[in-house]
Amino acid sequence: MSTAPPPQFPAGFRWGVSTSAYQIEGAATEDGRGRSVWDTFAHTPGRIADGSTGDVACDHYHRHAEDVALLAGLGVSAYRFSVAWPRVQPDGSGAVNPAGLDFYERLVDDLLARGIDPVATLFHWDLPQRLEDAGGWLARDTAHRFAEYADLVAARLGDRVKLWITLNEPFIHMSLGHGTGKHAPGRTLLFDAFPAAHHQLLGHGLAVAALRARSGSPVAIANNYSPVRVVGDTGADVAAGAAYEALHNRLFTDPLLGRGYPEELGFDQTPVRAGDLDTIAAPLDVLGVNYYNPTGVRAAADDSPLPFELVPLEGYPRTAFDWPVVPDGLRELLGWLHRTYGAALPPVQITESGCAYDDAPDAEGRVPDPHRIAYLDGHLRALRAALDDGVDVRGYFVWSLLDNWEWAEGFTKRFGLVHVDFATQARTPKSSYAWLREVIAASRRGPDR
Ligand code: GBH
Repeated sequence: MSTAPPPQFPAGFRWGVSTSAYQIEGAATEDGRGRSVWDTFAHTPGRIADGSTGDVACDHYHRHAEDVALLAGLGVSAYRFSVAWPRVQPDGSGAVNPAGLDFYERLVDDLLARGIDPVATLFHWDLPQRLEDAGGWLARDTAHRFAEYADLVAARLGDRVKLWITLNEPFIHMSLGHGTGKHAPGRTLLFDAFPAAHHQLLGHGLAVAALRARSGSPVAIANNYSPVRVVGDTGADVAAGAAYEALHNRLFTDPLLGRGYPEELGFDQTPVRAGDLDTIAAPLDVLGVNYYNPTGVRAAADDSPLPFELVPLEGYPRTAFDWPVVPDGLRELLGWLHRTYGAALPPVQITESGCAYDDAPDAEGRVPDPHRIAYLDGHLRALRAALDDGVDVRGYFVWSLLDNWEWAEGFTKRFGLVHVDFATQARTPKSSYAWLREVIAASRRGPDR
């Protein structure tokens, strides 16, 4: 880690942390909440590494006041949470559950009272199970149901949520949820998962219109990106890199920014109807960027069903998830977005950046996490460099506030600035929390040091 003071960011730069509903809330059967695909998936034996579920998770549903106090103590200007669709609309259509909206209203009002901007993600993968039973994101109707749900949430909170994020990482929901089956709903369609991409994007576009009708606040989507590093130097390696680039980084962003789907992927366009691409290209106020690491790609073996092969990048430190730590990848990625989309690229906010380590309390009860401090320090320097390169980045959100339920990995991966003892629900801020608090405070004071 560099010993120089962390870099300065412009006045008004948005500092935040992110979470998602199923990963922290718990209270899975309380106050009228319906079931989601993740309830079903987590309760299916063999799906989750440690056999756990999100039934209780961080019990945030009951401990939200304590968690908002942790946000206030950190000094963030924004908090990105997600709204659980099955809490608000248990069956995904029709009847509203007022207790669900009440919960998010309390949270939002609590944040505002502390001077923290509420940033609400409407879909972080927890589709109501009833909608899944009717075809889920493979069914076009789900896009319309999503817009209806967006309208319901915005009718209650449109005057107070400061930034809307329609979808979180539709690429991951398509690829892991519908392609490989590692995530809920567990479908294994591989490249036939394309309808789940198109219907998510259509739902996004319809939701943008619904949100604009109810709320004056800006609207975004949060995509995950991974800069592609070609491993090897043959023409086939370079072509494989381009194919992976189109799949991971362009499949969602090209149509969002008015270019239609990348043609080289050869997806069957049957689900795409006249007018859909215009709906999807509704202007965005902000592009949310989730960045974790670059991906190594080379040509696939001749008998592979895929047009590329993913290879681990050598020579980098690794997190407890085994993901390589490559801060410069963030600068590389932002440069790629800037060059590729030019004037069509909206202002960016980094809506997730973070790392998992095996953090545990020491004898004094403190939780030292020097690796996370180094990780954040490196990524903030890379972000500063991207700003100096001319990329318009307006904020940085750390994933995550709390150690939480990490999807297929259950409780085995700790991403929090705050340690959670899942047996007692005790929260202990890690050393990275104190470090980030100082970085934020110094950045707010301005360049006076
Ligand atoms: C996000 O997804 C989610 O939005 C969030 O809910 C989740 O908790 C968080 O990140 C942490 O996982 O193949 O080894 O190069 C992250 C999506 C997909 C990013 C897999 C890193 C590849 C690692 N991730 N990816 S590797």
